Amino acid sequence: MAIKDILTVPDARLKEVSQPVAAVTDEIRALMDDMLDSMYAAQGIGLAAVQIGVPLRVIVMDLEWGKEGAAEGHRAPRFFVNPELSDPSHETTPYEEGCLSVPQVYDVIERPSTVRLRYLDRDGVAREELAEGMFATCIQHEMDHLNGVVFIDHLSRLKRERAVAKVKKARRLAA
Ligand code: K2U
Ligand code: ZN
Repeated sequence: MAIKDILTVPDARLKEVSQPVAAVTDEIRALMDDMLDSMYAAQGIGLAAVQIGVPLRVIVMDLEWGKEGAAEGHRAPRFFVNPELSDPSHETTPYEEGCLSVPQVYDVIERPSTVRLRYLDRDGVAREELAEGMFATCIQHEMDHLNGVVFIDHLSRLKRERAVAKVKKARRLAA
C-alpha cells in the first residue's frame, strides 16, 4: 500500500493508450491498492492506472467517500479491470469536471447520461452494469484516460493551452 505521484499535463505518458491486463493477479490487486491510496490522498473519486505511470487498463473509484455528510472515513471502493463501455445514451448530461492530472482546472463537459459497462472485478469475475449519474460521468472520464485522453482534450484549443499553461506555472511556483 503506497501513495504514488500523479502525473500531470503535459506529461506525454498521459497520452499513452493503456494495455489490457492478462489476468487479475495479486500484483494487479496490489496496483489497485496503491491507486486507491493515491486517489484518496489526492482527494479524488476516481483514478486510472496511467495517472500513476502504469499504462494498464485498470480504474479505481469511490463515489461515496467525498459526499457531503458521508460518515467519517466511510469508503466504498470500486475496482474495474479491462473495462469496456457500450450503448451510450443519446441524452447527455453536463458536469463541471476536474482532473487530478490537470490540477485547479475545471470546465463543463457533456457526456452520455448512461452507458453500459463490462469489466473484471477485483477477483477477476466478469461483471456488467448500467452506469448512471456521477458513476456514468466518472467512468467515462476514467475510460478517456485509458485511451490517452484527458478532459481538456474535449475543450477548445485555446482553453486547452490555457489549462496546460496554468498547470505548468503552478508547478514552477511550487518548485
Ligand atoms: O481522473 C481523475 O483525475 C479523477 C477525477 C474523477 C472525476 C472527474 C470528473 C468528474 C467526476 C470524477 C477526480 O476525482 S477530479 C476531483 C473530483 C472530486 C469530486 C467530484 C468531482 C471531481
Ligand atoms: Zn482525470
